[in-house]
Amino acid sequence: MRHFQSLACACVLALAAAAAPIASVAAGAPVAQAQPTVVVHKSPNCGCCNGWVEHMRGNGFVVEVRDHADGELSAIKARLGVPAQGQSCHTAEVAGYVVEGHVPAADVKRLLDEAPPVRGLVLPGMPAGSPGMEMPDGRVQPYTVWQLDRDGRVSAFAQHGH
Ligand SMILES: [Cu+2]
Repeated sequence: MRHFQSLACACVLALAAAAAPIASVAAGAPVAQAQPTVVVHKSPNCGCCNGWVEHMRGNGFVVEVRDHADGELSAIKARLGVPAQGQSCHTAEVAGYVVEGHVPAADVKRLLDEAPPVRGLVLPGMPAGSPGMEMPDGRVQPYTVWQLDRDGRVSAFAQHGH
């Protein structure tokens, strides 16, 4: 049995407060601020994947990292329905959604808040300046995070660096 530390940090609480407040249900008000665990599938040699893991942890997510051989990674992407042209270096699972690539934590939080009936989010490739792909000069190559519908269609979810 593994246990994960879940330390609520001030930044998470602040962000949660800034987002549309979820009606405090009944008495007891349990762990409303807690983010679900993000399971990240990656190659053991992937440096930028670790950068994204740190980005997610820095934004209050509990992250569980699972290293796989390349062939296994492809199988995981296929199982989760990530289209070939949408693939990136790592694949994450959170609250039943797939999150492919260097998707900003803010987009993942919005996904979890809005909880649309979709498969998840994909950020194809590895755009310069996306989380985990920071450039020394701070440059951000404009990129779009796509929402992946259950039927495999994509539509723009968020734009960055524009
Ligand atoms: Cu990467």
